[in-house]
Amino acid sequence: MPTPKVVFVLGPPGAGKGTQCKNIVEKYGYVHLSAGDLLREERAKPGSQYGELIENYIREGKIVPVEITCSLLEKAIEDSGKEKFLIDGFPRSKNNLDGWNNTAAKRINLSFVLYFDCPLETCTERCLARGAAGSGRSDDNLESLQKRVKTFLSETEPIIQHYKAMDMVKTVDATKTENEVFEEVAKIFDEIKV
Ligand code: UP5
Ligand code: MG
Repeated sequence: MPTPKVVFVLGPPGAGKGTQCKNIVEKYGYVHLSAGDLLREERAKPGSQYGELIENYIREGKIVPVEITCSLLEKAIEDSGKEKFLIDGFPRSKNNLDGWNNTAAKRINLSFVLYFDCPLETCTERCLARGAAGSGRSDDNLESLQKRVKTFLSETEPIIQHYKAMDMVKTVDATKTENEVFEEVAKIFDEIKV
């Protein structure tokens, strides 16, 4: 098996990470792994050892211990048998970064980090609208969103800076319409020919 390759997809809550990952999958044949979706699936499993812990962390906008997230991601990568992955919403803290570097990074190559840049007010409005439309997500409410934003600023921003210092970040303006954002995203993927 060739070494799996990943693109980390980061940005504030509601920046459009999941939306654009779907578009990238369609055009470029990646496998989309949303860390948040994997955690929500794990939470929903009857009798899951981590179900309650995950629910508490998500509602509080806190970051689940990396051992749980990393093992879900690694398992999904192995089970797929594929080669190119978008890892959406991870790593979002120093704990996540260290956990990844100490385990998965030895078996998986990081291509680059795709960063969706979007004002936090716009992001919050998008998530609130999604909640009002019936997303069913227990964190699409104002109280959780304030916590998610705080966590993004204190924990995830430094990770983006870390990768910027390594010249690994490709930034997209995520304020435009979904199609316009994807045009910018597509330019990046066309250029790197992956
Ligand atoms: N929308 C999208 N693009 C738009 C555009 N260009 N113009 C207008 N509207 C647009 O989009 C959000 C909403 O905006 C949708 O309604 C969409 O239609 C619209 P989406 O694509 O879902 O944005 P995304 O960035 O994926 O937002 P999401 O809410 O998923 O981001 P989060 O990063 O907050 O959520 P995630 O699922 O990654 O994590 C949730 C929680 O899980 C975290 O807070 C944390 O508690 C936990 N978690 C961990 O602990 N560890 C992890 O590694 C990952 C998650
Ligand atoms: Mg998402």
